[in-house]
Formats: sequence, structure tokens, C-alpha cells
Amino acid sequence: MEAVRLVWRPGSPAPVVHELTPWYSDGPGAELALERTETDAVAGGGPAVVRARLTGNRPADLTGRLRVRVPGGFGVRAPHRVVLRRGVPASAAVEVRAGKDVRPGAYRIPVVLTTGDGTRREETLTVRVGAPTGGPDLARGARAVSSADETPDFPAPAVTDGDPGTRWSSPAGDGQWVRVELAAPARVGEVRLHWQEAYASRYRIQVSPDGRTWRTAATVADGRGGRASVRLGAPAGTRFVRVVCDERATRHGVSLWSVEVRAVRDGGDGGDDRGRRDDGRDEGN
Ligand SMILES: [Ca+2]
Repeated sequence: MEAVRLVWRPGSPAPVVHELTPWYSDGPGAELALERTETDAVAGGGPAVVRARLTGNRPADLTGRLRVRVPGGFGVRAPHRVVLRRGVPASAAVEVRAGKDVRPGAYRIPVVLTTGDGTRREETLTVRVGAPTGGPDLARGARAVSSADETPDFPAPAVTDGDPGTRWSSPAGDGQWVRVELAAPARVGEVRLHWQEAYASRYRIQVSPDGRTWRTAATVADGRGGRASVRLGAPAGTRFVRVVCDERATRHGVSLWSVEVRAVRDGGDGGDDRGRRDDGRDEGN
């Protein structure tokens, strides 16, 4: 559709139009969109909440059914029955909770909308589950190096200096990284990043026992910048943590105020179990 023309009788007052809703009868009867396609949860912790946007494309209201197909050990809460009105998106909260026995790793969870007219829409929510973490920031004061610095004013150690006013900044280009060397080997369960406005929209957290062999412990595909907590299951004996910025959100480089590292709490499960993970197999990329 390229244009809509409104015509009213000469001399009569102009109509007040609040909204025009196109109706394409050849499209799907309903649309489903997740506000985020990735989220984090702690095993045995509170729910991760992601909103689903639901829109009907038929002239009449549609009744839909929302199903969230979680693996064993997960709990879920979402409205079973939703009413979809054409042109008026509805919002439904999808709550996913990882039970205490869920192994750390990334889980792909289908969210399915079916409607009375036979429409079926499916989206996938990736939930990164981590063991409970705690204790001090293991990266504070740690040695940090990078692929490159934008200028000497923005060096890699600015991410571990504990100073909120200093930052590392890379030259403009994808694939830049910063890595920290922990004082002692640890079972890392969480990495907290504080991005400057120049953030990475897609990045990986990699871990290594020796700074030579790397394993991808978490992949973030829809990074939003700001303060980000990334849950991961790193093996015991992790000595190096690296943030690899695969894609920049801006035309500038990438910049981080800080990188914090937290260990799995005593007795927690670090989840060094490759069989259940959907990442961790792309070492060397
Ligand atoms: Ca800093």
C-alpha cells in the first residue's frame, strides 16, 4: 500500500483519524514477537521475564493460545489464552524459571502462538542458565590486555581498575577483544560488563586455563549495552576471561568501563558439561 486518500463532503468538518490499520488478507492471521530473544536465569533463582508482543491480522478478534515449551527442570508462567485484535498489539509476560537442578548452559525454548483460524507462529527464546554466584569481583586489579587500544588514554587495564571514570576503548573494527587474567584459577559463573555508549551488539565470553586454548562459555547475540550480566558455566581452573566483540553497535570501536568476574558459590555446579550446551563448540573462531 502506498497511500490512503480521505475525501469528505465540501463544507463538512474534517474527520479526526486516530489510526489507520491495514489488513492484508494473504498474510498470517497473527504475529508473535519477543521483545528479547535472549535472557539470563540463575538455577534455583527468580524467574526471567520476557514480554511477547501479539498482534492479530484478521478483521475480527482472534483467540490465541500461547505455549512455552520448556525442558525438564524448568518452570514457566504465561497466559494460556490471549485475545488478538487487529492493529492493537497485546503484550503478554512470559516467565521462565530454572530449577535448582538445571545444569548451567544455554537452552533454546520455543514460544508458540496458535490461533483459532489455524495460524501458528513460533519464536525461540534462549535462556542462559548459570549457577548462583557470589563473593568478590575476581577481576578487580587483575592484569588486562586487549587486541588493541584506540589511544593510550583508553588502555585495557581500565576495565579492572575499579574506577568508574576510566574505560578501555578499541579502534573501530569488529573482532576486538579484551581479556583479564585472574590471580588464581576459579570456577567462573558470571561476567558483568559495563559498556560505554559504544557497545558490542554481538559478543562472546571465552574462558581459558592458560591463555592459549579458549572455549566459548557464553554467546550474546542481541547485546543492548549498558550494564549486562552474562551467566556462564566455566570449568574449574579458569584463569583467563576474554570478551570478544564480534559486532559493533555503532561505527566507533567498542568501549567498556569495567569487566567484573564472579565465581560460582561454594557447592554450586559450574556446569562443565558440554553434552547439554548449545555453544562452547566454536573454539578458535
Ligand atoms: Ca574503569
